[in-house]
Amino acid sequence: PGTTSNITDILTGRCEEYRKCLLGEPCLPFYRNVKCRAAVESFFKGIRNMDPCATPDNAYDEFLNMVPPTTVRGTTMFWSGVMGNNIPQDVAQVTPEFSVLEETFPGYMAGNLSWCGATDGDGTGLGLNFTVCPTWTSETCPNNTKAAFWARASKMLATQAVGDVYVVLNAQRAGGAFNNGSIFATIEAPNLNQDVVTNVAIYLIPDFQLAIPNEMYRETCTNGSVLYLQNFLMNMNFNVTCEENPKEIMWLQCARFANSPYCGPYAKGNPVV
Ligand code: AVW
Repeated sequence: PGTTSNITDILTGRCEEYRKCLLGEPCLPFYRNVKCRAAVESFFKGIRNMDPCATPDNAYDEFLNMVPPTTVRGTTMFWSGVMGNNIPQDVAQVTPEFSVLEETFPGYMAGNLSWCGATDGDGTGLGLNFTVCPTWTSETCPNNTKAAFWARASKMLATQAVGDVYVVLNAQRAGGAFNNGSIFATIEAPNLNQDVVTNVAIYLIPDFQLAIPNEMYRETCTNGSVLYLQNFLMNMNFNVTCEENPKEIMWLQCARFANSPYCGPYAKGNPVV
C-alpha cells in the first residue's frame, strides 16, 4: 500500500490540534505543554533506517510516553473485526460515554496514515520509505512498522483503562466474532487490570452494510467464540456482560445504512434467541 508522503506535517498539525484541545475530546492540562516538533521527531526516531518488517516492540516508547493514550474512567471502548466502516469510531465520536484509541492523543495523530522504515533510503535522507510499505502478515512481515505502533498504543490503552470497559465485536465475522489472533485478544484483553476494571461489556453488532439476509448473527452472546471470550474473561476474574445489537450502535448503523434490511419494523434478521 502507498504511504503518506507528507506525514511529518500531518503529525505536527494533528499534535497542535490535540494539545490545544481543539477537538472536543477530554483534554488533559498535561498535554498542553507537549512540544510537537519533539513529539514528531520521537515518533520517527525508533524506525528510521530500520527494516520495515523488523521493528522493535519498543520503537515508539519515547513518543508514547510523551503523549500517552488516556481515557476517562468508565468510557474505554475496544473493537475488533469491525474496522470496515468505522462504526465504533463514529459512535464514540458522538457519544461522550465511549472513548476509542483513535480519539486519544497518539491514536488521533496516527489515524489513517501509512508509513514505514527503510534501510536503503530513498533519496529523502529521512530513513523512511515514501513510496510503498510492506503489508503486515504474521509470516512475511510480522514486526511491521505500523502494526508495531498500533500494538504498543493498544497495550497502553488497555493498561490504563479503569471502570467499565466495552468491546465491540462483529456478530458475522468469519471464523468467530472473537478472533484469537487479534490485537484485542492478544494485547488488550490480557492487559486489562482486574483490580480497577469493574465490568467488560461485550457489544455484539451485526454488519448492517453487508446485511446478509437471515444471518444477522453467526454467533450470539450464548454460543461460539463470544461464549468462549466470556468464560476467558470470567476466569480472569472480570465481571462480564454481553449485549446483541445495542441501541447506541444500532441507531448509528441505521442512520448510515438507511436501507439495511436490519432496520425498521420489518427488519429481516434472525430473531435473537
Ligand atoms: P481487527 P484488532 N488504525 O479488526 O483486535 C489503523 O482484528 O486486531 O481488530 N489500524 C489499526 C488501528 C487503528 N486505530 N488499531 C488497530 N489497527 C490494526 C486497537 C491492527 O494492527 C483498538 F483499540 C489490526 O491489524 C482495538 O480495540 C487491524 O488494524 C483493537 O486494537 C484490525 O484488526 C483492534 O485491533
